[in-house]
Amino acid sequence: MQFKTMLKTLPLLMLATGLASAAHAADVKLGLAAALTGPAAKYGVAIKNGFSLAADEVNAAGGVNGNKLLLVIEDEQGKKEEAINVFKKLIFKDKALLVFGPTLSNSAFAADPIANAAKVVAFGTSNTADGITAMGPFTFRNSVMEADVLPVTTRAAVKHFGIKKVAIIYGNDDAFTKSGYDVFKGTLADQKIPVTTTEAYAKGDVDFKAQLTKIKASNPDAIVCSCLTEEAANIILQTRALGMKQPFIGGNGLNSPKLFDIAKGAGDDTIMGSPWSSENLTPANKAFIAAYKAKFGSDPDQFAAQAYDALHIVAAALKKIKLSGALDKDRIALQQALPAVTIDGATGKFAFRKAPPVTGKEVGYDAQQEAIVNIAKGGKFTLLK
Ligand code: 1QQ
Repeated sequence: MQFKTMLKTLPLLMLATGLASAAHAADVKLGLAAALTGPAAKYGVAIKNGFSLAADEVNAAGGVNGNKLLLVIEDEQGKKEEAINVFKKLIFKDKALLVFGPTLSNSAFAADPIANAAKVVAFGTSNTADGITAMGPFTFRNSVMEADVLPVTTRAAVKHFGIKKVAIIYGNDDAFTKSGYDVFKGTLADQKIPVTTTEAYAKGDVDFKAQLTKIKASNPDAIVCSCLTEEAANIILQTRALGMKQPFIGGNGLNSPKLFDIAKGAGDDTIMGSPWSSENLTPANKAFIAAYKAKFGSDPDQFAAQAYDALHIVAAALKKIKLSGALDKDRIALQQALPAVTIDGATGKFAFRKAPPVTGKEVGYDAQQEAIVNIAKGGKFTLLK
């Protein structure tokens, strides 16, 4: 080639290789449906941060088999209908290889069937209700279900406070709070702790005086709360306003700094079970906490930790497969590689466990992980020793 022609074609050539590498860069697109606005946003924003941090780490270390991970993040607002819309967008329009989320179990029951029908993994990092992974073989979660957390938590609380009888309050129109209530009911019966009264509220309620007055009259030793964090915080505050001093017992939903933003010191003595604690000082958790603080200038919580671990779990699965570029095939390959993944993450040692069988149906995978029991002191949760 003559020098002159070369000069002319060079930019074109550069452009072509540039384009080729941009397309070939074969970023692995992972969808995230999270509640970034609305009452569940305190969970969803932590979740988004946990994912971003882990994706940055994986990409800084060269990505997965040379491919960068690209998070496509959408706000599902903590609403069922939005979770459905966002799942459809991420699966059919963005063509994500897998979808993380949604934040609430309530939304997962609406959105996960779409992923299962499309044969795309829906990976929940904060869905703890019973029955989530019964939706199909493409539903996975690393969040520890309330059924695993609440028996341990209740036993520890009963022992710590010498509890003889409890009252229950729960939200009866949310899949997570309702499922937590069912688990508490069974657990209290198993542990032979009588229930003085059971009170319910609905999503969006802010005044719990009627229910709390009945609870007060029933004179329990503690109050079991199957609640999301904001409701729990207001319930605790209003309990104290009625002159009641009973401690609270709850599950995953209470493990957010938001509880203390609202309830402040009134939240002290609340006993809560969850797979993650800031005081669990394993090397992986220490590294996670330090990296999170450095990136976001605030302390992480359980929901950030579970999201962070989930990304590393998926990265480990991706390392085991060779992506073909055929989306349907690759989505299934990822689903098949996931169950065998184990990691030692921010939430400790993690493995999947096949969900309980459902007749005539294939099921997904739950988290096999221990619950940690915490007690609130001075406006934060510390390990209950
Ligand atoms: C669920 C939960 C909530 C606490 C989500 C953040 O565990 O909805 O399943």
